[in-house]
Amino acid sequence: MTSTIRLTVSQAIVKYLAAQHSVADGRRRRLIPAALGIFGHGNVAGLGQALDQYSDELPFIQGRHEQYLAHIATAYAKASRRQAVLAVTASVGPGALNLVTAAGLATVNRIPLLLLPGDTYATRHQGPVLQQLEHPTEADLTVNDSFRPVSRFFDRINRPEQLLTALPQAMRVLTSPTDAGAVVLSLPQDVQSHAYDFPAEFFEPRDWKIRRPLPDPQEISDVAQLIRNAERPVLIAGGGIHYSDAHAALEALANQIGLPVVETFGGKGAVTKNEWWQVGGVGLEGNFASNKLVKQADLVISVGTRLTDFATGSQSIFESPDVRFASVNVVDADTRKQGATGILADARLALEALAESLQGHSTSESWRDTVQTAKDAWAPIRSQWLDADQPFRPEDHPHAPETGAVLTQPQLIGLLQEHARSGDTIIAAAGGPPGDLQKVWDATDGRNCHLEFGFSCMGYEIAAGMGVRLAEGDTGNRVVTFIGDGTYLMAPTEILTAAQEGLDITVIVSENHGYQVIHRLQMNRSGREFGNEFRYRENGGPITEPEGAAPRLEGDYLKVDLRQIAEGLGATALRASTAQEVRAALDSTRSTRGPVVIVVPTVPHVDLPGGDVWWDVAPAEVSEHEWVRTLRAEYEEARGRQRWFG
Ligand SMILES: Cc1ncc(C[n+]2csc(CCOP(=O)(O)OP(=O)(O)O)c2C)c(N)n1
Ligand SMILES: [Mg+2]
Repeated sequence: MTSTIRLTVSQAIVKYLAAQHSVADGRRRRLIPAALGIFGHGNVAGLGQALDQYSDELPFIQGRHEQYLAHIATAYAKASRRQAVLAVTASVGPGALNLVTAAGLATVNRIPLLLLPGDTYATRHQGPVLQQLEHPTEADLTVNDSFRPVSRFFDRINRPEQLLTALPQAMRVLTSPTDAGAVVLSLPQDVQSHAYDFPAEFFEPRDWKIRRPLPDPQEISDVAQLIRNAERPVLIAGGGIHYSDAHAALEALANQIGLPVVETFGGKGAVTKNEWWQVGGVGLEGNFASNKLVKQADLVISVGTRLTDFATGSQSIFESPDVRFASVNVVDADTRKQGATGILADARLALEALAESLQGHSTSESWRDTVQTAKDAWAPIRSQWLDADQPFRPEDHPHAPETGAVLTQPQLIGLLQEHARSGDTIIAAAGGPPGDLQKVWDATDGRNCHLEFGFSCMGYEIAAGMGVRLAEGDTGNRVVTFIGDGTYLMAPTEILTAAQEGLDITVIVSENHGYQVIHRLQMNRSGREFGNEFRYRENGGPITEPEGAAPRLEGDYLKVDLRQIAEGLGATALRASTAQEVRAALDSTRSTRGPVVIVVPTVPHVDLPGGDVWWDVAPAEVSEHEWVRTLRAEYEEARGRQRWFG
């Protein structure tokens, strides 16, 4: 007779999660070493009780906002190369829905995330209950159905025995290189406390091997042939290089045949050495050397990337009339993008097989010269922009307002680059920072760059710093989150959680008085600024006057003390305005425990040179303003350069 253990659904979930392991390249580790969450009536008596009971096996981190807790978990999984994940629990209704954005972020970026939101009662006699939707025609619909489009696996546990199949399926998706994303086990409040006689064997330790799908030899030889025939091949490296730990294989291939490598946001840092063929960020926010090469390429080999519009310039960057595409991906749909000749396989194994098959082949001297020339043209421009010791010259930037700031954001990045040591990580996701890092950050020699640009979600970054720190442990390396003032104001609250957990992170806030990256886009697409700078209403507001024009947001800059916010949340909080002050503040972080926030005023509207790539963001088709009509005409002309590859 099979022995059984009588447990509640919640106890069974926690006990099961604590027994799961991942195995990748022979390394075995806990798949889900901790849980995070906030309790409410929808989970406190169920999952809350179980987490308390088993807190030694599955430690619990309390936080301030469910979304950011889930971002901590996502960054943890990304930094763990998708080999370990964290679980996040939330109450019903608003607590659960606070997780939806984070589910979207994880799923879009293909990062495993386990969500355990509470759900409306499965039994009905008590209803309608607090925070229940009560849909008028679909009685089984709850707010948690909104997870479906943003998760890779969704199940609602209406009966305890469903766990016997649901949990293994959830683990399968969490450890799948192809299906990874948010996994949602929606847990009706009452069912969380229901008991069942579970087979004891269900809770035995279990290993989940993270697969490396083997390349098909025919597909390798087809792509190798394309490479042999190409005169101007370029490789676009995506996040798959990191997840597959394919850095060495990529470098060996690039070195062997003399293949320029450019990187997407996800692939930033794919090349770990500063070689002549390492050209850096590609696309809209890439550097112009990378883009110049991609524009000329007659073969584009994309590896481990989804090729979003930022990389492809909305399908305008591949200019060569005879351009062809090859791809390596674990996701079939991605191998077929751009009509590519695809290899459906693990990146490392495919790159090794390509190198083997291309023995003796090398790119031409003239293509190598072109690569070197492009790189050499960009390098001094980059250095000049990053040089924080050159005083800012307002006369060179007539559009820059006088705010008292003395450093530009590129100079601030220069200081961060100077500070970065091997093993440190810099993080960005939204606003100007990710694009700027994509363009100029040197991620070689272990100066890791963690960019979330699949969802580019404001509010990911501080949480991500915590997730990376949790993944790395107490290494002594710095984890630096680099954000704008808008992003900081949207989601500073987890700083308190970082203090609570004693997590050593640095948060750099570039204070430029607005959503300036969107302001820049707005100027480019509508010729006017509206609603993007942080300003009071002219005449002080309010807008409720019934007569006349509403006062616009065109008064003075908002008075807000960003440093004090951090101090109030328990961080070591500094304000640094000059290069010298920023250097000193950054140096001090190396010996400071817990979160450190450094607010740096930066001159608004001083942007790094563009990557010379177009982006499809359409100006108004009709407008009473001549300048909008001109922008629209330019847009339509540019759209003519958009190509279709099938
Ligand atoms: C959650 C979320 N809301 C809105 C956006 C759109 N958005 C992208 S960048 C940006 C401005 C960010 O401002 P800030 O952090 O100050 O950076 P800056 O643009 O000034 O560099 C906005 C609103 C987003 N990416 N994420
Ligand atoms: Mg800003």
